[in-house]
Amino acid sequence: LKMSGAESDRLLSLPSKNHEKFLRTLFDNVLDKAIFDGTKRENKVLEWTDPEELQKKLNMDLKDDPDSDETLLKLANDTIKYSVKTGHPYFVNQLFSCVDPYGFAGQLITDALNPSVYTYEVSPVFILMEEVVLKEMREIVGYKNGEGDGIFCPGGSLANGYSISCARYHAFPDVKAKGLHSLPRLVLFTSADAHYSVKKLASFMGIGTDNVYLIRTDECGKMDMSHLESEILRAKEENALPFMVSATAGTTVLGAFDPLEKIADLCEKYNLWMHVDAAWGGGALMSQKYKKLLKGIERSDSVTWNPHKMLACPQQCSTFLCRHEGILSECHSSNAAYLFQKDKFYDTKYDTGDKHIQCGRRADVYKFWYMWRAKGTKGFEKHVDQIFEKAEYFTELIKNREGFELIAEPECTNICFWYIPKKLRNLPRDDQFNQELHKIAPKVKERMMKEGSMMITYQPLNSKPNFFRLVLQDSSLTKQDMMHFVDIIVKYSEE
Ligand code: ABU
Repeated sequence: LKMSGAESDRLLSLPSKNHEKFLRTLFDNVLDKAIFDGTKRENKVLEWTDPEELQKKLNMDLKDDPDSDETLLKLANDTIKYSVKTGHPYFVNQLFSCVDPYGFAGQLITDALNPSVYTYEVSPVFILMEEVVLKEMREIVGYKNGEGDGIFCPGGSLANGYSISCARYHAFPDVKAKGLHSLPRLVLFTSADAHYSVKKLASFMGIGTDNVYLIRTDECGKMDMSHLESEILRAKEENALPFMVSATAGTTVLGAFDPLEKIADLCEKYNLWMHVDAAWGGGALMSQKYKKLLKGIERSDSVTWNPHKMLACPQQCSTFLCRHEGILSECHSSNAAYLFQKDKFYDTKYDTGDKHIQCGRRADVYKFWYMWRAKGTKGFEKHVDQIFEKAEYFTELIKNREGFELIAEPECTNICFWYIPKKLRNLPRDDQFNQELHKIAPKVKERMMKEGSMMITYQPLNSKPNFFRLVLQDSSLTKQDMMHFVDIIVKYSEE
């Protein structure tokens, strides 16, 4: 078997001179194509391709024989070409976007080092850094002296799951050993507009979706307090055991902030764990001006806060913060002797991995810490203030433009609205009107994606027909960009 130097090096994992040439070429391409070209306004957000066609174009089949470096570089370029450029300013589709250069650099560094953050011996820097960053975040939340517990975990859904686990353990420490058989029927409360993960994780943990009592929301998407109290009383009358309320600070669709002070009062009155899913809205805590939206969060037992959302840290960067020191370890530790040996030569309190339900874990802290050092806390504050100001600007823009209607007055930087095309404007607001309006957003979205001009999401909510949700978390967006979004939506809706 004859192989070139580069091909025989392929069999080794240790980087060689041939790898160096390959990697340097690749890095340049990635920088040019994904980071710089991928974020230029004049370039497309995506290159839409039907799935069957994309399968053919990318040829994803795995092979017995190795590909050449040339082919691998082409595969990398094609991957970039056919992927959505989520850092493009016109990607306003999800609760994440942007390519922060320092966040990206941080991500590169951790990927190069390939750590797993469970023990000090394997991840000394990241283990210590996690505690520094989590303490600072707890201080910002308002927990006394930043005391308590916390973790970086893969996504807000799992962070919400950790809240259920800790709340249940707090009420019934025996659950760890004895399991669900030792418990009464537990009930938790969250709003009808809360993230679906609360129900999903309640099911995963054996609580059951029927035992997640959904609380009505008002027209802005905030939890209805009188309904919450009556549902707590209903659960008690049923001889079930209410144990937690999962409030939301920045709902996924409307961006509503639940009334946290009032929820804290009810949680104290009925002895319930108070969790705040601030995965999205938590970023507002960085701003002296907007942190009032989360007033009362300092009284919570736990918080989900995803820096990859409003703070524009690269995916994925999610945290679970808790006021109860040591509870994560008490609740989840399993003391695997092969990893968490107690007779190590250093202080094993730094082997924090056992408080997670994961074993292997990425160092998501680093990109956030690196960004934080690059911007300072003041930089994050400026970023948050700017995106809120831009959301206010966009809201005013559509209020003054014919055909646009807000779904609710936005509290956060996600703005939900309809565009009513001219042909529908004079029709009575009946079922027929709703059916016609329901078709507009998907039609506009299809055209946007096929032309690669922009990405904005849409959804129905309760009985409301499909509406657009514009999400702003890119502080480099300009007023011209806002006008451009409005113009595209009008153009595609009318044509
Ligand atoms: N974890 C919720 C994110 C979904 C969204 O971007 O809308």
